[in-house]
Amino acid sequence: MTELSQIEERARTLRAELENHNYQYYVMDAPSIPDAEYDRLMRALIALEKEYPSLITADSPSQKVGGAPLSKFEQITHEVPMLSLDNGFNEDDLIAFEKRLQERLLNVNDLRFSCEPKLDGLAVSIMYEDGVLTQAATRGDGQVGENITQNVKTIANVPIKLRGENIPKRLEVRGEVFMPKQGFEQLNQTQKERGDKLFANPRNAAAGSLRQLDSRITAKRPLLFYAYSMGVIEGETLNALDFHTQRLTALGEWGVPLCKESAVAIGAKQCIEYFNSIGEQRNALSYDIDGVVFKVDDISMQKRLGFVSKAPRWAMAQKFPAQEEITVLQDVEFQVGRTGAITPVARLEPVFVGGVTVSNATLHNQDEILRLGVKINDTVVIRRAGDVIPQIVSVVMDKRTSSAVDIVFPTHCPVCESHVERSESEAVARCTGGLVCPAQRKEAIKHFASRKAFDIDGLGDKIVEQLVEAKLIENPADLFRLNLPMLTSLERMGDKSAVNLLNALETAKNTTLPKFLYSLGIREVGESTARNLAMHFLSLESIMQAEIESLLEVPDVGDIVAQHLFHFMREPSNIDIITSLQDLGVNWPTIEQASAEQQPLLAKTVVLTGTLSQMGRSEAKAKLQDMGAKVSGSVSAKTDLLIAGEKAGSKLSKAQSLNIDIWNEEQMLAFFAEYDDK
Ligand code: D41
Repeated sequence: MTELSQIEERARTLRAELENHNYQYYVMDAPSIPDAEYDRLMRALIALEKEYPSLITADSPSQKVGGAPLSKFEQITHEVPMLSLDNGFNEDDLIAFEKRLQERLLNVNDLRFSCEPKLDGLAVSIMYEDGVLTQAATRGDGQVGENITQNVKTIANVPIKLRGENIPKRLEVRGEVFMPKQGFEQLNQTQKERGDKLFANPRNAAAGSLRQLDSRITAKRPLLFYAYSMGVIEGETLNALDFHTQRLTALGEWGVPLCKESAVAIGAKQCIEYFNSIGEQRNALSYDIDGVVFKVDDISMQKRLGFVSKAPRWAMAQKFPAQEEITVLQDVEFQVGRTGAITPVARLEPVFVGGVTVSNATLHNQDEILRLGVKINDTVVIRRAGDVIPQIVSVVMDKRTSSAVDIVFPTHCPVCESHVERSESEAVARCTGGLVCPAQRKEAIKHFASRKAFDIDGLGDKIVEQLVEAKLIENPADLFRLNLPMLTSLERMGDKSAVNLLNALETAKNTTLPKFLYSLGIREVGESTARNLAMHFLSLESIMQAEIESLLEVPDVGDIVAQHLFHFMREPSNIDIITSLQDLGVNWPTIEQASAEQQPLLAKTVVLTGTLSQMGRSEAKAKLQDMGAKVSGSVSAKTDLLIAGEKAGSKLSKAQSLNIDIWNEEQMLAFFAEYDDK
């Protein structure tokens, strides 16, 4: 072999390896080598091509890193126009769509649809000739687009060369270029660190990245591509591909990436089910979608249906309600939470977004206000995704007017005027007023009364606010000092509700140690930490006296929790409240008592035999286990109790001979009933 042919051979091997890794990674979702190794192979290939430019081929994976910048994009006329999609917004639109199809197709039943998430990106066309990527274009106006070949070649999952059998001589792959959510976040992070402009959303970031004259910039952007159809097809291979979904599958086999969430549905009803199911997954998906596309799967039917103006009759996009809208930030208010945390809340001009009218959004903290650079009277993009609290995404700077006013973070609590403090380690600013601050007081009492704490029926947020404002209560202990005249003095509080509330307060006095601890609202002490503390120390007194070191022995208690607890328990006003609560009758069983009541069969071995007539055997077994019993299959000297149903046989006689306690089914049920009452 000559030296050059050896080098050629080496370049071929490198290309084949790189192609294969790309395919494994992006199409099969199964990375075959570490990223660093991939980069090493790529660098080796680039070095080789640089030294021997005659070796460079149109299908070399080295083109994934981009090339010399262009002065402008050339125009490209699509050989087959790229159509657009009709939109629908609700179930009725979808049912009407199916009806129109049935009328035109003369009442075919069980219409088969390809259902595809509608990616929120940019439609592009990618031409492959003899399996090699030769040209890529934007959709443009559907007739004429821009030549973005260099840029598309850099998209990580776009194959520069197709693989597999029966590849058409010319094949135009159409699909959507998009930026996954995570890549978008990272890109914006980098942009921010460099002081560059932030992108408003993944779609804008994808558009901006694809429209770079310098493809080396595009190469650095986390773009991906999923195919959604074919345009030009020349060659024999498509005879067997009678369905759109078969064509997609063929594309997949040739190494073209596809959206994995696509599916087939029969009839509008299943389409609606698909739409709802994708809607539920929407937030969890790694990419943004703005709806679902339904397409008649049978290509011969597609041909019969044709298109009107620029959209096919055989496809429809059903849109989700928009998750982002533009509105005006009218004002910012500062709310004080239970632990004094001060949260800026945006008051917005009401706007319909994500299916509801939104007039407030959280601004989180001071850092967030700085990050957004937002001012009062600014036009802002707000986003409401799923059930999350609406967020301000960005400011529309073009719309800023001279009326824009800086947001001033308060130095004093807006409720009690105590100093606001911000520690170095936290983004949160806090009111230092503690329980002197009426806002913190209200929140502390609301928390105390809440379901997972004292669970006081009839003591809603509104009543707590009224009680605090009327100065009838200052702290949780005061709740148990309330009487009938005090309660009925409140607006809209009748005798009956007042009596009910007093009864509920009386009932609530019987609690458990974990709930009591949780209800105190100690910072970072949630339900599960409270339970761990109770199980570890067994009594309130031990927790109150515990030093940091012993607190740290409790599962899940770290430095911060231990510090908060320690300081809480040494604050005289807190000790006062705890003592008052106990003096006023708040009580809980000791932990040993509690486990005896909850697990009356703890560590007992129980055997079930014979036929039970009123309860299934597995149900009985589960109940016994709930009560702490070990349920065994055979009687021995270690058995504590035999439960004998009808027709009990040898186990019963053995238990009798061993002098073991024996219950019949009625006795068991009576015992269960007593336990259920607890
Ligand atoms: O995911 C998409 N955004 C998507 C767009 C998709 N899954 N399928 C699509 N199918 C078509 C037809 C039916 C015309 C082949 C599309 C689009 N069109 C489309 N994207 C932008 C304009 C039209």
